[in-house]
Amino acid sequence: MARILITSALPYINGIKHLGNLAGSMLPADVWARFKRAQGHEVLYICATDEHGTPAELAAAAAGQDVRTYCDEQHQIQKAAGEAFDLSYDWFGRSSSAANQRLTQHFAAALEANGLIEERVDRMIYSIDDARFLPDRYVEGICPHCAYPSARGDQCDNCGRLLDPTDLIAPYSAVSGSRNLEVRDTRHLYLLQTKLADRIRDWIDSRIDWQTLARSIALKHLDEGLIDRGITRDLKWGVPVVGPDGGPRPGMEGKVFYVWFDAPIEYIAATEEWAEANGLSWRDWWRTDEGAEDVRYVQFMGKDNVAFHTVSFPATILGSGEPWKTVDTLKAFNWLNWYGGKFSTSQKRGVFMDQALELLPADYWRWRLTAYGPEHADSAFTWEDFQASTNKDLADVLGNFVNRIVKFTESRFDGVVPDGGEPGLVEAQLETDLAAGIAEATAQLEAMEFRKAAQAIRAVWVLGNEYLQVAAPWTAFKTDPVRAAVGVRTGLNLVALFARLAAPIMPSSAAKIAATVGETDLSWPLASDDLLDRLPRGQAVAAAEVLFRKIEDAQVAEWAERFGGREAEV
Ligand code: B3M
Ligand code: ZN
Repeated sequence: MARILITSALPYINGIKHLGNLAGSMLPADVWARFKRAQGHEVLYICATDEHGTPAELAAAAAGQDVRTYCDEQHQIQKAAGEAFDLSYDWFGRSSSAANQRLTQHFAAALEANGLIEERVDRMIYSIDDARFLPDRYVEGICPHCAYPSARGDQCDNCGRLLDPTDLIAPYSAVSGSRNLEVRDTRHLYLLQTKLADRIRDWIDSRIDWQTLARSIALKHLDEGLIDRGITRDLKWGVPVVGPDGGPRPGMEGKVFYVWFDAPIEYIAATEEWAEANGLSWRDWWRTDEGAEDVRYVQFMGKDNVAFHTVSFPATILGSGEPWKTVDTLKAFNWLNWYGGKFSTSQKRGVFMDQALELLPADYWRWRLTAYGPEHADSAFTWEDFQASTNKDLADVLGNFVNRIVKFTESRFDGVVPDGGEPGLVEAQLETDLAAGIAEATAQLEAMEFRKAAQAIRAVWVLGNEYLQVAAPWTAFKTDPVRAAVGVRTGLNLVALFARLAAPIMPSSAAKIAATVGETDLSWPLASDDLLDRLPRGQAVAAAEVLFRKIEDAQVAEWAERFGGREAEV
């Protein structure tokens, strides 16, 4: 039994996440966590809301709330959305926790003690009317590259270039609209990443278990050359900057750490929150001198977060000089697009987690986003594809199989797993094919190849359908009831197997399917298991109402109208 620590990128607090966020981090992390638990391993799956920074302050202001109240509410909303999607977090924490504040300040102190932090004076935009500095998104203006009129201080939404607030032409305050701005000196802490470049490169070289996408992004950043990074901001909401002794820091009063400095530290702090709530130790998950050397740590995230996890966060951890656990396996995802374009919160294009569940149960989405997700390339979500794959994979191949064989058992075999008869050549061949199929599904899941794993699982469901075509117990029943009993028993055992294979991706459907044949054990199957004579003979079975409903054309039309569809392509 291995100990496996899993984290998915922390969803930002400013509103409920869309399906693209889900598909690229929380969902695959959950599928993998469930797979590993089903194999009997000890899994700790940690996530949290990422609550600091300018987007949180601005979203709170737009909602007319103080930022703490806003975050309290939004955290509950995101927590509930995760539960509704069956995301099996062991802990869903908050980066605004006391534990994260303590740890963030601790890391800053450790870095400073190692000569890796320097105070520098920056020139930043100050709003006289608002009586505050305007970092990042607090200032807007004309993009110097494309002349877009409402570019933000950190990035232009039109041309995508990264900006510095002082680059903007005709800047104005995003808080008040005031143009009464000036550039003032302000003091900030810089993390001297230039001094850490070689150590980070050596560390990356030692990570044999990273996927290509993650490694190539990390190396690109190193090859471009690391720069020293400002890790503090003139904001009120965040982890306060303190002196190395924890007391006030002259010249840095009222400043906080940059959100990307404290957010990944929350992976550790959330584990601390979890441990405290459960009376357990967090240190044996994170400190290699206290038991964490035998932990395998796996991170899931979208590709835009990779640089922060392969360079910035490692700079914090390695620079501390302390024996912290670092990531062993990093799985990154591409973008999920909405038709040909992007999901857009502001333009109300695409589907968000809460809306999705108003349309269909979680498992329909979990299957689609895992089996056809943006894994090795960007992939598009369209209602038409969603309809086609749901109707085929879930309704026809899986649901229909289960209902057909269970209902037949009810009508012809007194609703119990039949006894009698011996498996023949067809069953022997099936058993061989199943063993190969299970081995393939297991290998793909081990490798975190989610699309291929789902296809392998689906291929096993197809084997079952093909078997029933050949065994045809409905015809054999009249001529050879013993043969029919073998076919039915085999079919019912296949139902149990299909449920076990489906469980990591579709946990609640899997439980429902298993219940139809009285199976409660949803552990991951081994190719060597007794797959076709596992259910006790005589055990009662009972068909479920509909397992998966087909998506009708009328629904597709209605949803396309409501959520935007093809027009996103232009
Ligand atoms: N909150 C992802 C985002 O909102 C960011 C991830 C933090 S992981 C430590 O884009
Ligand atoms: Zn621009």
